[in-house]
Amino acid sequence: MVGRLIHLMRDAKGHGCDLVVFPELALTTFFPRWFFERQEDIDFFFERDMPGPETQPLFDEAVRLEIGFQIGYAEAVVEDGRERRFNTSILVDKSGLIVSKYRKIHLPGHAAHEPERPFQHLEKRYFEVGNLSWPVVHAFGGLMGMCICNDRRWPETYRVMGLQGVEMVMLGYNTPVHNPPAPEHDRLGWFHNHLVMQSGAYQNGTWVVGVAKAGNEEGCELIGGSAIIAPTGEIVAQCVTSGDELIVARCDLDLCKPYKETIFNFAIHREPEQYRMIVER
Ligand code: ING
Repeated sequence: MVGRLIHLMRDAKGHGCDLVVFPELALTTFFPRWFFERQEDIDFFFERDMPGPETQPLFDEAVRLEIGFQIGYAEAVVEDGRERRFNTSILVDKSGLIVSKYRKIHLPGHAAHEPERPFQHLEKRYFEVGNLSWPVVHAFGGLMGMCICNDRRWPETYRVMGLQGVEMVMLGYNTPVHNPPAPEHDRLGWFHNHLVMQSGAYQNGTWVVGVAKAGNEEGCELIGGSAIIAPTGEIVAQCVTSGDELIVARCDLDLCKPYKETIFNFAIHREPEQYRMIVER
């Protein structure tokens, strides 16, 4: 997997990129689709060190190429004196330094084994809800934020970063074509995928880079549709295959200004006193 990511990283550098965004759980299969009884079988998928022995070559290549990257992975850590497990993403700058970390907050699916499903979605069983909020950091010449997969469907995700002035939201996703609880939604998977990212971008005057782990993984078809979306809400680049495909765009972060300073000037136009129900319910 690391070899495939390095190949894509070299391709991106060849196109003059400063930053590459990789998918959610990019180092492993989307293992929440399976029910595991034994903790040691679950722990097989988690990284204890980042970089660790398997991922160090990715960090080394990024430094050699002078390119930054964002990557999603399953994080195991001892924190507050106990084992914690998160669905995590990190932002790594051109010097190979981890400059930001995010832990997925909106965990979809279910916690108990549901054998009648064609496949499981056990993120609530294998991960804790993230405890880092949605940080926005100065990096790559702008204000950079991250979220992960299901987070992109919730407007609160973008607004928490929007209130911090975010200029680019990077996210990876593993979205099955088929959603067992609501098969009637399947035909709309691609539409909903872009709908939520385009609205998040426009309503917060930010770029959004959404990157799919796409194609058939362990017999489960995952949607593609990776896209680079401008603060206008327009898709400026989009994948058209479900293979290892690179899309590239020149993302001028100053394109955020015309939205942040006018129609979505939060200081002038928002009415937070009227929104209490959003956090009190
Ligand atoms: N996956 C899916 C997502 O939010 C899902 C869950 C699947 C939602 C199908 C709706 C339809 O894109 C993850 N990993 O959050």
